Amino acid sequence: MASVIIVGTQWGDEGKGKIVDLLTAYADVIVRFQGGNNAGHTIMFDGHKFILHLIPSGIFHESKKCLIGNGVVIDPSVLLQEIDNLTSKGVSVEPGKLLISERAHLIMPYHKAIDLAREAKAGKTKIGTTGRGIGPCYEDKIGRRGIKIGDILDQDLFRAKLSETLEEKNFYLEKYLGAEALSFEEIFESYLRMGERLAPYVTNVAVELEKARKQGARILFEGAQGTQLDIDHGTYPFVTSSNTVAGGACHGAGVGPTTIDEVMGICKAYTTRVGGGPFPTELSDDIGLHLRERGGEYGSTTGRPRRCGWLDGVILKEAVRLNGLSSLTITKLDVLSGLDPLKVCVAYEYEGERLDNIPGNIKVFSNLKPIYEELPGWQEDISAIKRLEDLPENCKNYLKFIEEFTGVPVNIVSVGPSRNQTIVLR
Ligand code: 2SA
Ligand code: GDP
Ligand code: MG
Repeated sequence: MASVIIVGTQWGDEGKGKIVDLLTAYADVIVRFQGGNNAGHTIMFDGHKFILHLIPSGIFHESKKCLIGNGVVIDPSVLLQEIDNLTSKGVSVEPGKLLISERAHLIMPYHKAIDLAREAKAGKTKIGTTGRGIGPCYEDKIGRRGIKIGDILDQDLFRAKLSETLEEKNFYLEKYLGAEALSFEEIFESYLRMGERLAPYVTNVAVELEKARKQGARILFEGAQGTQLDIDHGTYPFVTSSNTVAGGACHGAGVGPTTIDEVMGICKAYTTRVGGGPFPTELSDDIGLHLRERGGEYGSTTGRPRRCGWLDGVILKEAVRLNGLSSLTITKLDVLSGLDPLKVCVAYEYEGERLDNIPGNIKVFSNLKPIYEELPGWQEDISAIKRLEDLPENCKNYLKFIEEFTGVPVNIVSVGPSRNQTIVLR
């Protein structure tokens, strides 16, 4: 393993956190490159459970560097809480172990207020965001009025930028969204204080990555959310506001594409989605309930129940193409025990026509019918199995089906949330 990008192949929550934590044993540097504290990455080992929102999932391993790249949007209060919480549990999060890009944009209180007020105003047509201010923060970044973490370390620069922006934000909040205006002094003082605490962590992450690479470091790029939530390639507008596909790792961390050796796609053995938007294989019956309850499918950040459905092969093929996947990791295979038969969507039907790719038109995508292939299921509990050959025959056939359908080899199979509930194939 040299430089490996890890991405979600579906609508997020595929178990990326678990796999990144596991692979950190073979890495030196772990980098987050997009998203913010909308992400919830769960890590379980030795009876402990941690949910990380901003800090890379490699943090539990001693002597590994964790980097937050320029493409991440940071809510400094959440980051400080995460640092304090981990530190209080004996996990080292010292400057030097955690490094933050000076160019990462900050989520400001008005971003959160706008996100929440817009969703409330939208009613039925809402996106179902996590309410963390992610979209409004990326809007300001692209609109060239964002505030970067490096800016709050310079009092005069920060004062000028905040006063210029806040006037416009307060007008929009009060006059258009009917929300409360925010106080300049409160934001200014609290962000300056948080900046002082975060200053020792702030650096040029792209330069650090180059240094590490020249010294032969193995680098893991940890994606957040999933391919179908990508701002360009996902089910727009029901997406997040960053590029979740593998290409996002390059601009979100500051490395060139030729430095990447491998792209791993994490795929849940079925499909989930949280928030609004089309979901062709969604199940609103007992099988959907089985998946939610057995899989513990509740948002790791918001606690919202996740929508559940059969595995969608069309989406997987799309993920192979958009990310250039070199391997697939199948997670939560244990959750399928007891379901028979299993279904996998292999194409869609729209007005009598077969579609093998996702249509760009959201109205079409919302109104098509999945075409399923049925596969025999298995009854056995597989959560303690350690070797591929010990899996039930039908379980092995399910994995083989995924490999043949996508044309990508399965490298790891996860059969439970803990580190040791993992079968490594290659
Ligand atoms: P946002 O807040 O602007 O990024 O929301 C836009 C859409 O992106 C979805 N989204 C997610 N989907 C799955 N998991 C995410 N992280 C949390 C988790 C979600 C939670 O790990 O469970 O706790 O609810 C995540 N983050 C963003 C979101 O649902 C919208 O559809
Ligand atoms: P991420 O956002 O991709 O890191 O995924 P989340 O942490 O939001 O959601 C995945 C959930 O599934 C978490 O609760 C994990 O602890 C859990 N999980 C991960 N892998 C497995 C697995 O193989 N089996 C089961 N049963 N749970 C798993
Ligand atoms: Mg998650």
